[in-house]
Amino acid sequence: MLRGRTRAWRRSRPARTQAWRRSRPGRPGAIRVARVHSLRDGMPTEPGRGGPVGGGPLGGGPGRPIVMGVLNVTPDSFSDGGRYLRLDDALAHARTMYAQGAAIVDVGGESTRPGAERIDADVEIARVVPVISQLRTDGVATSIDTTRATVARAALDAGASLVNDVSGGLADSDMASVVADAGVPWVLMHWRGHSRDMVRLATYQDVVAEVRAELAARVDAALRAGVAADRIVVDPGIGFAKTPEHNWLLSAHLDALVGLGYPVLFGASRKSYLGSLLADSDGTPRPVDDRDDATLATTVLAVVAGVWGVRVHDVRGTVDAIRVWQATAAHR
Ligand code: PMM
Repeated sequence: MLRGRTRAWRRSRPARTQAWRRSRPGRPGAIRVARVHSLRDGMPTEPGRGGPVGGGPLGGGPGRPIVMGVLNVTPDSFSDGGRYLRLDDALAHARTMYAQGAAIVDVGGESTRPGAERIDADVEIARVVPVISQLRTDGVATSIDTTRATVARAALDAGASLVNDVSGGLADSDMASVVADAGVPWVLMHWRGHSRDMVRLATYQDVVAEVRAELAARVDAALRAGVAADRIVVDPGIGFAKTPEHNWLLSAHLDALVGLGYPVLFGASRKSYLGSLLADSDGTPRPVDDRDDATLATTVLAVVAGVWGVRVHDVRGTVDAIRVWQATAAHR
């Protein structure tokens, strides 16, 4: 699998461009390489930075998965909640992740942890816009992690270059037109309902097939709304309306999602299924802050499976692990 992928990437650019031209817009197929490449081309390049999404040694594309650093400007996110509510703290952490090689910093103003209550859009905007605005001035690429079109619009106006929508466009019917008008990449995550409902929505006969089909439906809806095929990224939504067993099955079968033909973003960082796996003998889950080594293992497995990017808290370790994988792949 990996060998084939590496060979594909080494094919000449004209051959890839031809493959892309042969594709029909909106029809998932075997031209993932070209789609990833064109997504990458559309993202901002910062002067003096190697990566086309603005950061570090990892620029995105096959063999070069991007690292998206998590920055939650919230009091209650499960991992970093409350740490970055002050603007200075948020900026310092974003700059650190960028310096460590994050291609993009994902700024979120509303917690999506299971059971979380919703906040007003005004509050969400007031949390994220100053951070995004200053990071734009600093030359740090950002994405906005939101399910609301008004928040996405405000964040894009402030300088965000990607919309990361954990609802895959389901939560707000205006989101598709905001994204289509802006022409930015849109992460469509698999989602079945807001945080307060997600535990009861975790029922599947075949989680891999159902997540794949539900994501394909979200992609079709995005295309119908005028979003360009080469702006779309899909994400299995690890931990969202999923039991630990569902998360493991999705992690084990990421190739099924890669096979949809769109770049895949994978976000397992510090999530509770890792805490459960690594629980003490008395059943106490491994604490959130002590799950980065396990997260790294998920990252390596995901990049081997062919994902476009990983969304993580520990950027430094992730970049190191990807470099090891790249060096190994280069010697095959
Ligand atoms: N997970 C969280 C928030 N946003 N976005 C995407 N695309 N994928 C995810 O898995 C995802 C997300 C929840 O985790 P956090 O508290 O670390 O932000």
